[in-house]
Amino acid sequence: MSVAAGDALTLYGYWRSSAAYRVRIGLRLKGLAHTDVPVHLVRGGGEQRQPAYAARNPQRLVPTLLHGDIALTQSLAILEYLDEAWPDAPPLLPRDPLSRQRVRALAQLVACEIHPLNNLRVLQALEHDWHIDPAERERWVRRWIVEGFAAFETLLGQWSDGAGACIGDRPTIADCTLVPQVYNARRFGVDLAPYPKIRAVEAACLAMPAFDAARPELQPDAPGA
Ligand SMILES: N[C@@H](CCC(=O)N[C@@H](CS)C(=O)NCC(=O)O)C(=O)O
Repeated sequence: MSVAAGDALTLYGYWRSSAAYRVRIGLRLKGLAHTDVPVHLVRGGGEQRQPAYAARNPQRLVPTLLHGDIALTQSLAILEYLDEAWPDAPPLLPRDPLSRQRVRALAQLVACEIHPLNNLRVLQALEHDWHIDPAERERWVRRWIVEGFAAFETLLGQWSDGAGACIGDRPTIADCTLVPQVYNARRFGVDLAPYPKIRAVEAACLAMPAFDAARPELQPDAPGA
């Protein structure tokens, strides 16, 4: 298998998947054309669990980005790949080591500490194996978002210069990760009033065409799209 920068990009995702949403934003920030292939996470027990998809992504999670015939998994690793494979397109990471560390720390705060606890398979296990009712499952989701957002807000207070993005004035992998998590927080009824810095970053990002076009409700597989 080999790949060249000019090979086609195909994103396997789901309109409401926050991990796929991260990559949709990153592709647009880099100005990279791609084709979307919806993977329905619920219908028929979940298309992500079918053998054809699992052959590309053994974790049975979206997103998977095909670059030519190479399957790329894990949204943050995909975003860094895009940055490294297309160094001349707008960067998703700042240049200096300290800013890069902070961008990665914020992205991982969401992707490693909040999101995995609230993923579909976790909520399905709470429902089917532990018999937790819907209201309690939603309380579980909010609990981890609130704890993570409190830390994120504090870190923005220490690290952000308020120039629009999480770190600096250009969106990075941290913003690609935060904005989808805020969407998810709203979906589960989290009160965002205690996080003015997070809301300001979200508003600045959503005003940019790359973020706007990546919104879940605008994706071809969104209900009513
Ligand atoms: N760490 C992974 C997380 C991927 C992930 O959990 N994707 C979710 C949607 S946001 C999924 O495919 N869930 C399907 C399931 O739980 O069965 C990444 O960043 O790509």
